Amino acid sequence: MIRDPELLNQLVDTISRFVRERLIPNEARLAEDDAVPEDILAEMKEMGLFGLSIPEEYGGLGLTMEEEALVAIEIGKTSPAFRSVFGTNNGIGAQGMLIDGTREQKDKYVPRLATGEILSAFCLTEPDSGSDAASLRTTAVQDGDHYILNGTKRFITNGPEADLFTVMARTNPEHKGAGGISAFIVEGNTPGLVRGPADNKMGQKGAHTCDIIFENCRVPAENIIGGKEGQGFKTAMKVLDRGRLHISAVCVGVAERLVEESLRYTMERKQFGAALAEHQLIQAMLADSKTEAYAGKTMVMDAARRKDDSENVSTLASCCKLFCAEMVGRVADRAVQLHGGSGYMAEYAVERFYRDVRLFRIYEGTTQIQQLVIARNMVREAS
Ligand code: COS
Repeated sequence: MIRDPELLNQLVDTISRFVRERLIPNEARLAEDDAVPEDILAEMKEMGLFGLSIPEEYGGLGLTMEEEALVAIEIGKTSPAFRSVFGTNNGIGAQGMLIDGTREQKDKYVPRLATGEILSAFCLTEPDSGSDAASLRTTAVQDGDHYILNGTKRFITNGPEADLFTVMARTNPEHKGAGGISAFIVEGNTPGLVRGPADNKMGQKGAHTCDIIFENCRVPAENIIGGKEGQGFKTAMKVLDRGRLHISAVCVGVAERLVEESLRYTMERKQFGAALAEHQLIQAMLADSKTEAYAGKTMVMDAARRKDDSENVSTLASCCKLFCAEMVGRVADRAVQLHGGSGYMAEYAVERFYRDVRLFRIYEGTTQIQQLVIARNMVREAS
């Protein structure tokens, strides 16, 4: 749902200009330094990027899902690591609290997330629990008006710098599955919360992940999201439904950027006496990438509109994530092919994007998990 087309166009134009003039020229620096430059971080805060989808009553811009998708497509047109830093505050780092949290929890933390004063992260994955999220082993044992957390969380985006963590932990050891899990808000400076060294990743340099280890970490009982035990897994799944749509939109943005890069290069480079783009085998690849990016966009916008209409979009979010993450992988592969030898060289953006996009098929639920969710929901609805 687009509330005010004129206002939204202004926002999308501003972000588009920021991407073109500030982010794209700094992509190589981001990758080289493995850090978002401080001046760019400050500009992102100033523009309200940390609070894009946080409701206005908490100081955010309160974008609807359709509006957020359009913005995410624009942001997708540059290195995904730029988005990663503010993406968690809008998405997986804040949504648990926003969807299921108490008024007090939201009042206490969300306004500071919206401004970017504090940075958040989402702790679900563990060394022995990835796709099978309900098997997680981190424990939370009640001790008076606190819970004591023990366990290790893995690949936590923004882990090295986050001030606030949404942590899924097992409060009921008798219940081995989803029903034994609760979600907690844990402040980054709580004694017993230990950060592992930053992971050395294949791509997305500038977006940091690490282990978060809980060693007898005492968390106030009032920080259990929604004030109720046993709801944490469902909270995590609801957060991921939204997150998967957002990531799908980012994949569309990256695909559009790669189509643009491929078109520019193939129109400039000449072989056999004509621009590459004049050759039919090259045209086939350009056309396939354009078509797939358009298909992804259409899916994402449809699912986003349905979410705004209060439809349950769990299946559609997985359809979008499945298609868009795989699609951008194919588009990135063609982009390298279209650049020939140059596409394998680090000085061309497509080389970096080729590595960056590989993560989309894995995080926020692998392609195989999306297939499982879609098919299971189909069977459930039919029976
Ligand atoms: N919204 C609300 N509730 C949901 C839900 C959703 N999208 N999906 C599942 N639930 C509920 C179910 O209804 C069920 O509730 P009841 O026990 O009351 O019936 C409960 O959660 C457990 O669901 P389910 O039985 O489907 O859980 P499973 O353990 O079988 O597996 C999958 C669920 C595989 C889908 C889940 O573990 C998953 O998404 N794994 C991937 C994790 C992931 O994306 N990790 C990425 C890292 S986080 S960036």
